[in-house]
Amino acid sequence: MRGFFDPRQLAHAPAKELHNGGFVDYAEKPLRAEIVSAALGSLDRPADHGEAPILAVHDAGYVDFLKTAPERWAAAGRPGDVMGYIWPIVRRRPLRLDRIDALAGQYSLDASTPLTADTWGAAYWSAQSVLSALDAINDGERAAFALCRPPGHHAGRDYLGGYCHLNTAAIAAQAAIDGGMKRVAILDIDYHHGNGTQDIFWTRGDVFYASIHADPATDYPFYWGHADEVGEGAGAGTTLNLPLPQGTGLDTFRAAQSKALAAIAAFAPDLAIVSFGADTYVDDPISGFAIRTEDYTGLARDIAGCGWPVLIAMEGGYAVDALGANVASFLAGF
Ligand code: Q9C
Ligand code: ZN
Repeated sequence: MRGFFDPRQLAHAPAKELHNGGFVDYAEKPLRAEIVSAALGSLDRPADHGEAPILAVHDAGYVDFLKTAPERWAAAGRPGDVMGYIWPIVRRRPLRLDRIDALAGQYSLDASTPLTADTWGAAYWSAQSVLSALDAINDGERAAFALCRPPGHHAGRDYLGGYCHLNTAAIAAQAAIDGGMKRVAILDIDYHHGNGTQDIFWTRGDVFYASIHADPATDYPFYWGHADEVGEGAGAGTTLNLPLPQGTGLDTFRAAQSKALAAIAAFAPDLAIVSFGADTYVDDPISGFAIRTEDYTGLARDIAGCGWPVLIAMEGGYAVDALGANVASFLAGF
């Protein structure tokens, strides 16, 4: 299987994130990608597809914020990484504010996703990696892997969050459709619900979003991923949420995945994009499922058996010691 990764994706390295009322080391470290890259061996550098496929999904003002916020932050005399601390949750009036703190709130979902001067470049090449994986599928590969880091599924059209800036799965899905595919399915099997992906395709009938994740009653992102969220308008019925309790192991997860695969089969996609997070792993430091390294191969086989071309985009997974083996086990199923 062909895989894609660019070393420029490593440069994004925020120092700390806000966690349980204090600052802790940022969990989404560059080491994650180094470990996966080393475990897989031959990953190719992506081609540069430019900004157009990014702007086909993301708001231009938001993209400008990602590019310019770090220099504006530094110009304001701030020593650390860019982090919002006020969020315009009531949106009383459509104000157009220019103060960096106001923009950080406008374009952020949370305070666990700081920006550095290297974030835009890393996110840009993460998006190029997923676009090159799509090229490989268009060239006839049945499966292709993008080592997306930073990850993508918490990022919405105009907001960052959950360690994500550009929604790589969404960028690939939109590019596939703009390239002539009629229907694309996204199967999200990261531990966390992919709120950004769901939001982006909420009213779309041509993109099916199915997610298996920790119950948002107990886990981030809390306000998305409940079973009654099914899409609206032309997208009514093209969102499927299968929340599972903390402690979920292989059998329960596999049964939920079978449900998702059956729903996707009924949708008859031209392409399946898998948002793959290895944070379902039993020893993940920030998550609560109980999937074991060897389990990932069977889960991937179930997906491969459906017969669609499959683009695998990396999302989370924070047990760095096991991350290489977990990703290799999953890809072995294809
Ligand atoms: N540290 C992905 O797996 N947790 N993102 C915030 C405070 C955010 C995980 C709690 C978890 C996001 C791609
Ligand atoms: Zn996750």
